[in-house]
Order: sequence, then structure tokens, then C-alpha cells
Amino acid sequence: MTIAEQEIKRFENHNCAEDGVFYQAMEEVIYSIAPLLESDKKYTKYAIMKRLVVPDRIIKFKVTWLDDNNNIQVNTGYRVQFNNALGPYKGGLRFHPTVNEGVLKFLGFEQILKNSLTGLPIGGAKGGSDFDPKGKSDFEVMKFCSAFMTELHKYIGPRMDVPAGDIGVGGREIAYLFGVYKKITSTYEGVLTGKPFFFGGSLMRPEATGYGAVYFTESMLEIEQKEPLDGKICVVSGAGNVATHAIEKLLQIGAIPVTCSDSSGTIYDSRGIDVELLKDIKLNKRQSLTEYAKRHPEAKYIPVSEYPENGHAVWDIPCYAAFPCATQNELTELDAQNLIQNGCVSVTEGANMPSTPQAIALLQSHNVCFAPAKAANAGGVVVSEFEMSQNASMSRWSFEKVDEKLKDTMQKICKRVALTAKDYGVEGNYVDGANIAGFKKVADAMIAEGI
Ligand code: NDP
Ligand code: 2IT
Repeated sequence: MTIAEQEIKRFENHNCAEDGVFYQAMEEVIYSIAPLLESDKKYTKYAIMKRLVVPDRIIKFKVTWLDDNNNIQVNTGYRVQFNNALGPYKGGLRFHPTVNEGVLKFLGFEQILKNSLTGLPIGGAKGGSDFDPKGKSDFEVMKFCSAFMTELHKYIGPRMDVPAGDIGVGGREIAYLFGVYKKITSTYEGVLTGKPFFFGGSLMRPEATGYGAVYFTESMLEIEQKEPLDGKICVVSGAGNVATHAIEKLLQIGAIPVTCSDSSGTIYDSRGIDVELLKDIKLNKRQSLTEYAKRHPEAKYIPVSEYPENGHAVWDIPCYAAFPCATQNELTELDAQNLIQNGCVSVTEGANMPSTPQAIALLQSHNVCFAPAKAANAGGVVVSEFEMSQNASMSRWSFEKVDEKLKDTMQKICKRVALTAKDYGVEGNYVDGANIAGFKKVADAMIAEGI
């Protein structure tokens, strides 16, 4: 049995139903780092993988709040503090009905390696709740955030654990959470990132993940000697923070992003997405994409119900580059087949683990350049760390400075991933390059710090 097979077997004994996505994330990493485990026995001697797949702690708590009809509502809150070998725990909070321990373990595990890849001093964590912000009033969101932070504040701090946003958690929620933390602890400190700019947030944090994914893609296409994105048709899924800003950056560099999607359907606008309208509908008014079709009748709206099972309309539209920016496992093998048949050259994961393992294998076997999430969407956490830095030194950086440092960091991550892949005999495989480079840094710190 190889070392990788032994590691996977050990984990199978602990597997539970909710852990499906966590297992998926972990299995990919183990297979990627197999050459490193075989060539350097110290990682097995110090039981690094055995230690890395178990979070330092999982905090699970009840969140009780009063809705606008004065009915008592109960949700579950979590914080998975996974690993702090490289710095304070760092990672987003997700508010979505599908949140459970397994989802947060997958996201927290990915976050360890992503944060390691940035080269910045941050560990890995994730948290959130099964609370669904959809259809809730501002006051209900505020009351939920207040109840959530009343419990969470005990476990976080600027040198301990610094949460940020993710699905369902943007500037509005971070501001409410910050307000409650400040009130309970009587401190004004950088305990959350993604705060609105006027009270301590970094400029460009909202844009960072989407812009960063485009910067990474430009760098990868250059290294792989493919044509740049300028003038090329791109498809993007999602219509939230990441998707909207990926679309905005694509438009700025002269590409033509023609799609976006939400949980109800897809917009195909062959002239290029009207990003200001998209922002207004989804980020400001929190409406459905059907509103986009009402304002632009020449754009096509494809409801989710009109598309076959296991496939998604976005990936069936001919494109040069694809950007899955909505959620996990949204790009299946069937979708990958459609992309390949339509001549797609590059896929960049803006969301966390949006492609199934079968889709990744198929894309890579057809030489589609594939940028994995933990490298390509690191821009968000990179600017979060810039926000921590600015808060700690009581300074503010200009938009230009943040943008320049973000671009430089994304280029460095891309080069490091490409070089690592080459060093380990898998040139062009950005999945293996990212996993090996991310793992090595954390693993070496864990060895140095002892058990
Ligand atoms: P938002 O909440 O802003 O947007 C999420 C988007 O995805 C919405 O359009 C939503 O549709 C859609 N979506 C969510 N769940 C589903 C689902 N089950 N099926 C179909 N569509 C769905 O989140 P973000 O843009 O912040 O996050 C998107 C992805 O990017 C996530 O994977 C997140 O983990 C990842 N990410 C986010 C970062 C950040 O800085 N925010 C950083 C790095 C990664 P609808 O509007 O209908 O709900
Ligand atoms: O998945 C992610 O990297 C995020 N949701 C952002 C984490 C952060 O701390 O900014």
C-alpha cells in the first residue's frame, strides 16, 4: 500500500455522512502530495497528514433570535479552528441553509493550504450558520448577527482568530457582527475583516477575490503561452461578491463576460454583462436575476428547471475561459465535457471547490489550463491580511497600493504553483503544484513547532 493509500484508509474509519465534501477535499490533497510523502519520509515520521486532517477545535453553538413577528428562531452556529501553525486562525463565515460541520471542515481545510500559499502569516479556519439571510429584513439579519456574535466573541480576537465574509456574509453582516463584538468586549480592534471602509475596512476588499482570480488567470495563460483574455468570450457563474467583481475586472481588461447565474437561473447576454445593473440587482437590492432580463429583454434567462440534471447552463455556452464563482461542485463532468467540446482553453475556480474531481480530471486530460480555488481565489484572504496589517498599524492604504500588492501577490502565487509542479514532475498541473506548495509550508512549520 502506498503512503497516500494508507492516509486515505485511516480517514475512511472516521468518515460520517456530512463529511462527503471534506473527504473530497482531503483526498485530492493526499493524492497530490503523494510524491512529496514518498520522497521525504519526515512528513510521515511526524504524522503530519494524520494531524492536519483533524481541526484543532470545532466550536458549535445555539443561536436564538427573535424574528419580525416576535417568533423565536433557533439556528446552529459554528467555528472550525483548523490550524494555526503559520499565524492566527483566518477564514470566512458562511450563512446558508446548507451549512453543516462537514461543509465547514472542507472549507477550513482548504483555507489552511490557501492561506499558506499566500506567503502571509495566517492560519486556517471557517465558520458560519445554517441561517438563511434570503428574504429576511435588515433588522432580522441584525438580530441574528447579534445573537451569533454573543457566543462567537469568546473564541476570536485579532491575534487569535479573525473571521471574514463568505456566502451570505458581506459588508452588511460584517458591520453588524463588528458592532456587537465592540459592544460586548469594549474594544475597537481588527477582529473581523471585510469591514466597510469608513470604519476600518481595507479599500478593495470587496473586489479582491474576483479581481484576484482574473489576475491569476492572466498570469497562468502567460506562463502556459496561451492567448490573453483581451477580446475573448468568458463565462462566469454566480452573481454574488466574487462573480460580480470577476465580471467587472474582465470587462476592464477588454474581455467579454457573457453570463452570470444565481440559485434560480442563468443570464446569457451576448453583448457582455451589464455589471452596474448586476451589482444593483444582486448586491444592493438582493433580487433575482429575472430582474436583469426585465431590464435587458435581449438577454436570455435560462431557469434552473430548464436544464438537465447534473449539468448547468453556464458551462454550455461557448467560451475561451470559464470562471465558476458560485459554490461547491457546480461544475460537473458533463459540464466539463461541454466546455471541452466548445473549445474552452482555461478554467479558473473563483468559488471554493466548484469543480467535481471527475470534471477536473477530464479538463486536465484535455489540456485545459486549470486554476484551482486555493490558489486562484486567494485574493480575498490576501486583502483581508492587508486589512489586518492596516488595522494593527492604524494606517490606511490607497486603492492603487492595495491593487498593486494584490496583483503582485497573485502573480507570485501563480509562479510558485507552476514552479512547484515542475519541480515535482507534474508540469502544468496547478492542482498538484498548489497542494504541494501549500502543504509543505504548513507541514514544515508543524514539524518545527513540535506536537
Ligand atoms: P455571495 O453570497 O456573495 O454569492 C453567492 C452566489 O452564488 C449567489 O449568486 C448565489 O445565488 C449563488 N449560490 C450560492 N449557493 C448556491 C447554490 N447552492 N446553488 C446555486 N447558486 C448558489 O458569495 P460569494 O460570492 O462571497 O462566494 C461565492 C464563492 O466564492 C463561494 O464558494 C465562497 O466560498 C467563495 N469565496 C468567497 C470569497 C469572498 O471573499 N467572499 C473568497 C474566496 C472564495 P443566490 O443569489 O440565488 O443566493
Ligand atoms: O474562502 C475564502 O478565502 C474567504 N471566504 C475569505 C476569507 C478571509 O478571511 O478573507
